[in-house]
Amino acid sequence: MFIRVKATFALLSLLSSATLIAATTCNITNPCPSSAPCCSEFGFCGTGNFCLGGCNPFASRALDSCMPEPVCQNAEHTFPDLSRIHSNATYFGGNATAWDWVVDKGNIINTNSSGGELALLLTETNGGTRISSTRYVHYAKITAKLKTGRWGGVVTAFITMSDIKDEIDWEFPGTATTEAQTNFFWQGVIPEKTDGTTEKGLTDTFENYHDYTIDWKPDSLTFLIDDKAVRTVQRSDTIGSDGVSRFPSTPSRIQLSIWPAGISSSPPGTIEWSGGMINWNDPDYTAAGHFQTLVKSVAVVCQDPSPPAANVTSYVYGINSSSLTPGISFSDLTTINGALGGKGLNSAWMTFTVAAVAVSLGSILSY
Ligand SMILES: *[C@@H]1O[C@H](CO)[C@@H](O)[C@H](O)[C@H]1NC(C)=O
Ligand SMILES: *[C@@H]1O[C@H](CO)[C@@H](O)[C@H](O)[C@H]1NC(C)=O
Ligand SMILES: *[C@@H]1O[C@H](CO)[C@@H](O)[C@H](O)[C@H]1NC(C)=O
Ligand SMILES: *[C@@H]1O[C@H](CO)[C@@H](O)[C@H](O)[C@H]1NC(C)=O
Ligand SMILES: *[C@@H]1O[C@H](CO)[C@@H](O)[C@H](O)[C@H]1NC(C)=O
Ligand SMILES: CC(=O)N[C@H]1CO[C@H](CO)[C@@H](O)[C@@H]1O
Repeated sequence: MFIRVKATFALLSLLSSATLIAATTCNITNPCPSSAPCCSEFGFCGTGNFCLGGCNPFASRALDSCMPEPVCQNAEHTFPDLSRIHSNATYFGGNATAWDWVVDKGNIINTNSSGGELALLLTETNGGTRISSTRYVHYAKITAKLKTGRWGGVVTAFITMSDIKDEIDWEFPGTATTEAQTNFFWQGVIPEKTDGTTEKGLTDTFENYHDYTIDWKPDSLTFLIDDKAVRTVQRSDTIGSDGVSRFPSTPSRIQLSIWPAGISSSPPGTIEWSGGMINWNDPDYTAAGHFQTLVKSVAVVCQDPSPPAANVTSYVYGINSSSLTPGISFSDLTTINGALGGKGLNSAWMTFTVAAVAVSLGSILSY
């Protein structure tokens, strides 16, 4: 269910705003041609922005077709204003020094109470909001201080997501404002021995800020609430019956979102999980004109397996013939599209056909 839930937001709703013209779809068995070498998060081949955040090395022309991924930096992100957030990922270009976050979809505002809070908005027409960090983390301790939604059908999420779909989640569905759910994925699948968990007994997550932490190390993953560990998974816990360890292992972006799960286009299981259909006549909604989730801060402490030298700017994928998990290396290659030594061409990215989107939606819905 969780895979379907995630794919539904990431793909269906982000695609629904796309401009539609030409398309080659891509996946791991059907990688991109050299004329359009980068396979975007959404499964379409292209250049320019297609080669940035979310570009899937396994489904692109070659492992090095995607742009190198901006390397982790320790940070305490706060939101006194929106100056560090690029308002549209399409036009970001890859300069992680200029921007800490990009808006992938939707709308944000700065509420500016008590020094500034970032509000991610959900409206009946915007399909939800997602922001992504411009930098990747390859193991890190990440703490988000946030207030969730409290409405049936509305989901708040704080996750890490790699370009080959290693994923670690905190999720807050619907009206369950004393609970928080954890989950993780290895290359898009939940490891066979490790189901998600629901942590209970929190003070109201809509009314109160809590610190939700993902402490991701090379050999363990710990989820914490207000500095108290509530779940720990060892890498060794994820070894399946085939002897392969399925533990998130690839550089990941931090993503924060609010999204509509309780809408008629969602699968029944997703609607049920999220607390039913959204009531767009909810008094909170009619008063504010939107639903929102509030983010006060995001702290990042990098935990790379070995610390980067001063000349390191990025992570790159490499072959690791001894395992199903690719080798990840530091590099000094630029992450900026069109910069000297960069590979991208900075062309517009949303060039899909209606037919291709329809095909893609069909396959997602039957996932
Ligand atoms: C990959 O794409 C091809 C061509 O669109 C399609 O036939 C195939 O089913 C896809 N494979 C997966 C695993 O989605
Ligand atoms: C990236 O952004 C920084 C900060 O705005 C700026 O100083 C630098 O020139 C930019 N790099 C490129 C290649 O545009
Ligand atoms: C970014 O720009 C594209 C193309 O103009 C537009 O379709 C998309 O909705 C914009 N995204 C956001 C988050 O505003
Ligand atoms: C390749 O994978 C093996 C097994 O997971 C690991 O021990 C090794 O460090 C990896 N090598 C590289 C270069 O990443
Ligand atoms: C970075 O500098 C070190 C020396 O400090 C050098 O050995 C290494 O090759 C450089 N790395 C890259 C990616 O250029
Ligand atoms: C966007 C905005 O108005 N930001 C202001 C929020 O409040 C702080 C001080 O409390 C100002 O410094 C910001 O400019």
